[in-house]
Amino acid sequence: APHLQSYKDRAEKHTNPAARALLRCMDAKKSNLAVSVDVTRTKDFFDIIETVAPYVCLIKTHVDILEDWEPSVTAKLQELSRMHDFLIFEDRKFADIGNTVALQYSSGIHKISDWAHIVNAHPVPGPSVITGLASVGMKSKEERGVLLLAEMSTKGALTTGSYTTDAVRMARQHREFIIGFIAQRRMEGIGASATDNIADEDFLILAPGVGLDAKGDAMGQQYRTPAEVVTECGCDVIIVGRGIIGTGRNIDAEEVKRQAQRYQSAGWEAYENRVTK
Ligand code: 5FU
Repeated sequence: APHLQSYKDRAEKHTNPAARALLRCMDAKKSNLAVSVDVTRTKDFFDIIETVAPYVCLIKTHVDILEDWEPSVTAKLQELSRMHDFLIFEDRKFADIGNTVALQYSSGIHKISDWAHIVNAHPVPGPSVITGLASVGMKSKEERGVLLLAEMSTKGALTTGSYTTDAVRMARQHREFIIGFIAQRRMEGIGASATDNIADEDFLILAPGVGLDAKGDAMGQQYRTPAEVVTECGCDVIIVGRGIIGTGRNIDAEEVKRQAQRYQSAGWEAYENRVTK
């Protein structure tokens, strides 16, 4: 099973270039930490990224919340990604018909497919959401991959039972482009039939809702620790926002750095406790 193998071994075997690049980066930097940079001002956005860059494998963005966004922002983000060796994940959560998501992915002011290695999509429209995104991403010369939202971290989320199982089945039909899931636990083999070749299935699991101090927030978010998420539930990447960046206002760079180091160590230790030595 992939979760018992090292990120390094999985990097060598993976067939999607974005997944390979992420696994390679995780191994090289000894980091399974993704920082979610949910701030509204570009200056804070880059201050945080430059502070946490050495400790992360991935920067997760919501570019649509930046009030002073301009095209140079994503150009600079790409430059930092190359300089500090991290990938970029735009948490756009596409959820429309194929034709519309293809346009949302490639066009508009943000032109997400130009700069985001990874994006995600809700499986709710059915396989057409994948076809739409693949019509853009699979044509790109760059490394591109998509995560399906198989589960959410919030209280009362509807992403349970057969919805989750069907999300995994959808992903299995598009393994060249769907590199894994936003989820709270491992998903390999779920809903597989005897004819599915699941032996070489390697879905990356990126888990939001991670915090070492708080249990949740006032709006339904629920937090678990890196040990619960990575060691017990077999997820690959921990996604941390406010646990590292605080409220996103009055950024204290020293504190952000301290927290990033703390989560990097906790995430890596949780991974080492999981893989076969
Ligand atoms: F799909 C999901 C989910 O199920 N839970 C999430 O929290 C995405 N997220 C995102 O992760 C959310 O949009 C935030 O950007 C981030 C979590 O931020 P936090 O500050 O660590 O709670």
